[in-house]
Amino acid sequence: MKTYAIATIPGDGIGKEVIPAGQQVLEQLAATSDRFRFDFENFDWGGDYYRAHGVMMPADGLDALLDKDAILFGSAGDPDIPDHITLWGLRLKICQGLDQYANVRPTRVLPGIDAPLKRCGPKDLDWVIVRENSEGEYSGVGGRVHQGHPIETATDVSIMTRAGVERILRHAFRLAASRPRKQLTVITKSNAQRHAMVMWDEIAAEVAREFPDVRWDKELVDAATARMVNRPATLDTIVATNLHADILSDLAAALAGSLGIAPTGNIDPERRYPSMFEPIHGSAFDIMGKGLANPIGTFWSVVMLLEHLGEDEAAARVMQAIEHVTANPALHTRDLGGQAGTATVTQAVCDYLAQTATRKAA
Ligand code: NAD
Ligand code: K
Ligand code: MN
Repeated sequence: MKTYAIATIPGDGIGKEVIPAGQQVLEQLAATSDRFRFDFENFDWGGDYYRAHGVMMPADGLDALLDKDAILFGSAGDPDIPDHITLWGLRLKICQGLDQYANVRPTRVLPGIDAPLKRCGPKDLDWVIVRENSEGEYSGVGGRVHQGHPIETATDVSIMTRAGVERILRHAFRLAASRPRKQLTVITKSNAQRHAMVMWDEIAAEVAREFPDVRWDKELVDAATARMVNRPATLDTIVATNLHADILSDLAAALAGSLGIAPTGNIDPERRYPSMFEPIHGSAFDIMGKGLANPIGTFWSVVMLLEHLGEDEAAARVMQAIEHVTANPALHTRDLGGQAGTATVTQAVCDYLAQTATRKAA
């Protein structure tokens, strides 16, 4: 029997509601598994920690994560603390500190979900967006001088290194090669951003030679948004910069039905450090504390976490439980036009897992 060490970091807002739900699903799986169990350690980092200590997480916080097999994260963002402090003080600190350079975001229209595009069902929208997660527009380099004066100047420098671009493109090609359609779209803005983005296109062509089976094309990011809406079936795996993919993946999540469903993995493909899985949504101030948050984004993140651990069968069972729930409108949360709350959806997923486990054992 294996024991996986899992760190849970609920963070702020609805993170505190959906992460316990995700843990409940993992515990349900372990209860009927003779393969694995979980050893959870919960970290109370986030806005409340900031109010008490002046920082979002302790200075040696990363050390406490190093021996974990994976991290399940909620959201960083508090109504009373500026967003750049919560984001940089927690989520980006972990992603960059543990060099989780590949942010991977699967998007599909799940059964029973009414996606906003006409004639767009599960067969027409099945994407994986790979986001560069360690440099680019979110390098953190820049500054403000002469604050408040007419000559005030502010910069956020986008840093793209050959090594950084090459490793994310290689990961994207590898991922594309592992999917049935073996197709990759490399998204840049190489007409306007004539230095770093041109380098991206050049490196893409170089890395492509390592993957002769993958069909690939290039698209400018503005045109890519229109293609996502007008011709979703022409896309499969997509790779883009930190900023571009951040935006494109929220669009993708909305096109697939709701921000509340979409998962993401902040992954170190070399496995030097633990990877971190989280729903793509934030703290959702408008619904926090009300038990209304859709936990499906977290459950799908749990699927990704299990796949990362190599527990493919358990991952497939959770995905099946998710699809069982989405197929039933009575189990839809408000963001999907339904009435169900977080607890009801979580219980339905756990019940389904319990039933299917019994059926298998019988
Ligand atoms: P958000 O994702 O928190 O919310 C956007 C909208 O989607 C809201 O109307 C919200 O109610 C809805 N929504 C999101 N998740 C939902 C769910 N699971 N179920 C039902 N409805 C859901 O984005 P925002 O409002 O731009 O940001 C709020 C805070 O979260 C900010 O502080 C922001 O910085 C932070 N944030 C953090 C992360 C992260 O930690 N990875 C990501 C995005 C935003
Ligand atoms: K999140
Ligand atoms: Mn985002």
